Amino acid sequence: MKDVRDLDGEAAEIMRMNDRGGYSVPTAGLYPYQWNWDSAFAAYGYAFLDIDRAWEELETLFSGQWPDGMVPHILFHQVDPSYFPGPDIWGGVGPLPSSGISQPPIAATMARLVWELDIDAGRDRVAALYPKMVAWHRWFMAARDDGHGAICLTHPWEAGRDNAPDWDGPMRRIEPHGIAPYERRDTGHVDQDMRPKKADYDRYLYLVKQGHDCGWDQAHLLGINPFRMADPTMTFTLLRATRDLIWIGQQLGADTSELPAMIARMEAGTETLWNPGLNAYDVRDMKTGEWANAVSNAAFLCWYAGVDPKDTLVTYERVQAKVRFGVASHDPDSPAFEPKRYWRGPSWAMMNMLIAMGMDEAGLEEGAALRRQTARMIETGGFSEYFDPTTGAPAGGQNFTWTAAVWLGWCSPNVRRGRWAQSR
Ligand code: 9WN
Repeated sequence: MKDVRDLDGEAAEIMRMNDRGGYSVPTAGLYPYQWNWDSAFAAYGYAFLDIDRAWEELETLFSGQWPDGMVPHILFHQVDPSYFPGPDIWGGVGPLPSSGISQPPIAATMARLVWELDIDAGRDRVAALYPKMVAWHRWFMAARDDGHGAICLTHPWEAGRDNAPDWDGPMRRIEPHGIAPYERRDTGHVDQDMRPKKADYDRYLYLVKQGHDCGWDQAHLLGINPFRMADPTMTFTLLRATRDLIWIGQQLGADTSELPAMIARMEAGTETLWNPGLNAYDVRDMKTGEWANAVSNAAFLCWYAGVDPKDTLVTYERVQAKVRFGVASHDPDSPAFEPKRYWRGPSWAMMNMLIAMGMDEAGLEEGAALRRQTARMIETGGFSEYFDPTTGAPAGGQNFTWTAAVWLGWCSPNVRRGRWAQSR
């Protein structure tokens, strides 16, 4: 095991190594562009090294915002052949070359945490970002409301949980016709057993092509997109971020009047995501009404969202008892559980941080326990993209920005602790 001070230094070094000037990449090689929710975590990590750099990260992210308010999941600041699919396949229609979908909206939550670290340094920066964040949330409510107030995704990449078993049913039903031959680059960087399969990629590309071919016309896509999943990740992150946006707006004396209605709408939507048979919040297929029947780590974001957890704690204790380094991204009791394959079992440090934030706020001692477990996981497996929950072994890309950020801002025993605890 490494000395704690080494880990602080290593984490800071990774944040510097992955800095491309105004934005960070998740890791060199595998992901050479700016990703949306990675950047929000990165901003939080940079805040412990250089507060100005933290704000810059968020400002660069919002420089790619589309006229309709959408903030893309990837910004292609410069072309890099080591990643596929690139800007030409996506055909984003914003001010910068970009993808055409979004990602879990955690930016307002991270902006609040960054601001709370230095109120004076952040006031003008957050004031400039505020209307942009409101516009993004407004876009989600207009383009991703499932009709009941839950937030849906239109592509597995949108939830950031790419190959989760939650999507298996609808993905199987897609017939991926008309996609041009392609060469994956991810399996050149990472063991293919840790990545999605070819059948997944064919369908990812089919869905991208649908968007590309209509210029990402949301009304048109609503009619033709076979993949619309009402999802705890999207609903809980947007709900939480909207609460943080109200807090930010109130401190600034800004107009927050449209935000409470968004919260009320999503709180109602949350009720429609509770699957009593599973004893957890679950994904619901908007087209068929079917449950995914999959316990994912996103289900445990209910405390983070500030909604009624119902029996979630019972389910949490069950899945945590099965692994040494949770929170597994998929139920270890499920036949679909694969401890090394991406979102089908591995644990993700940044998901743990969000889950524990909510638990801390709800007064659950499980939050502190999860922080200790995540720290041990990073001590065991280093700053990898994700971890085998049964052994803590590293998996996926290495020298990962969000894992370093989570160490600096949450796991390290030397961190200036307790912003979310102090503020409530
Ligand atoms: C596609 C960058 C991103 C994360 C996602 C994670 C993975 C991309 C990929 O990497 O997705 O967006 O090519 O596999 O699933 O959550 O934001 O770290």
